[in-house]
Amino acid sequence: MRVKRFVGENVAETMGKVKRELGSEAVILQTRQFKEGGFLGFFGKMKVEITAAIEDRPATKRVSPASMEAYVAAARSYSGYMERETQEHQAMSAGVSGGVGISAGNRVLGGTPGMTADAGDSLLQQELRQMQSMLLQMNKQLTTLGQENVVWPGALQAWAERLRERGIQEPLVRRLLRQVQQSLSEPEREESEAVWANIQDSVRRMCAQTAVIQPGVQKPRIVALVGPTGVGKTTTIGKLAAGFSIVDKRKVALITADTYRVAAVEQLKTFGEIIGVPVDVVMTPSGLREALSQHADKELIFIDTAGRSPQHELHMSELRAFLDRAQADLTLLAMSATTNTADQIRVLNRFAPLATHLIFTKLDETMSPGNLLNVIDQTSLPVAYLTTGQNVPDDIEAATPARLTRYILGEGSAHA
Ligand SMILES: Nc1nc2c(ncn2[C@@H]2O[C@H](COP(=O)(O)OP(=O)(O)OP(=O)(O)O)[C@@H](O)[C@H]2O)c(=O)[nH]1
Ligand SMILES: [Mg+2]
Repeated sequence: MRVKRFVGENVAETMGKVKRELGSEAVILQTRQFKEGGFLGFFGKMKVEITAAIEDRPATKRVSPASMEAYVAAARSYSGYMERETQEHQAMSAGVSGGVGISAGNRVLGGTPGMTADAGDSLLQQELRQMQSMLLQMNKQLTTLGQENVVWPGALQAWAERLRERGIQEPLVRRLLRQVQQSLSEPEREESEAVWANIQDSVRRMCAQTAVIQPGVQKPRIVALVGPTGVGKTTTIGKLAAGFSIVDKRKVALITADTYRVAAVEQLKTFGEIIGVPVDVVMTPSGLREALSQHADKELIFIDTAGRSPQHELHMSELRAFLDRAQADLTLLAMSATTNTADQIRVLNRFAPLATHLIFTKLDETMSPGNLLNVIDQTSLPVAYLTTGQNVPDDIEAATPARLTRYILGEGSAHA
């Protein structure tokens, strides 16, 4: 790793030096502002210092044909191993093999190498292993308790399957179908149109909380985007900024507090240049206040933040410090529709205290749009936007209850 210190008049100039010397993939390790010259701390000139680093080898490792071959060979032998193991398992459960341990080919897994399972295991070890497998079995049963799929009478069973296929979780499937049972008579429940309309109504009601950004009137409306890494925050800012500035002719400015990689700054700067809106780069929470005050004439200011793992407490507190100084009017939590529900709920729990609205991204990529409903059911935050592709500025839509319902349930016909 090559580490270097750069000094410049301001953030933009210093970042430029970093990029020229170390390239776009450089990582910013530390930034600070200091006064140079002057007398007794007065009349000095503010300077910016950035310490950046770059890996000696390329950040993204290209797969060479030779390593690709090795990979394929490894994958083949792995699948061979899986096959062998499955066969052994089948043989064992059919009572053909008398061993207790799990052996694959010449290898003995989970035991001492070179020792056959039944010869090496004492009675105590065998009992322990049996107890362990019983515990695992019990644990599995406990976790699925209450989540098993209910079998529904008549045509409702097909509807339940259809909702599950969309990725809607079992408790919600039950809620939706109980609603059908409560509102429709038994003969009506066999009519596809009636059931479909009832389910759509319920989902629309669950998705009633939506809201979009309104530009500020007297002063700029400050909108920050937060969320896990790679969900599409910067791209979404590009789409929103383009929509508001080019289509709605609003005065827009962009600020990025994501200075982790030079490439991240470049990404927003490129959007800014194409759209024709100013982009400020800030390194510290106090720098953010200063940048905001310079855009008092704007109607909208979007703040991009670095993607944060909800598990990383230090990063989360850094983000909180930025948001405290930003005093944003709206803080949009971007969540990818491709993330599974359990992880989405984790993200929601960590970020929701900082957020005022949700954005669902990558709707075009998910096969389980029911995830959206699972999340919406767990929060009172309104949904602001839905993004549906990589194209800036086109692939974004304002969230409405009808649109959300359409994505969640699909455009399909009433016939389950
Ligand atoms: N398919 C699809 N891709 C998207 C969408 N939005 C963003 N992307 C892509 O997702 C990738 C990451 O997007 P970014 O905007 O850089 O994500 P980010 O959240 O700013 O990432 P970090 O700043 O690294 O945390 C890029 O390749 C985008 O083109 C979307 O709605 N659909
Ligand atoms: Mg980003």
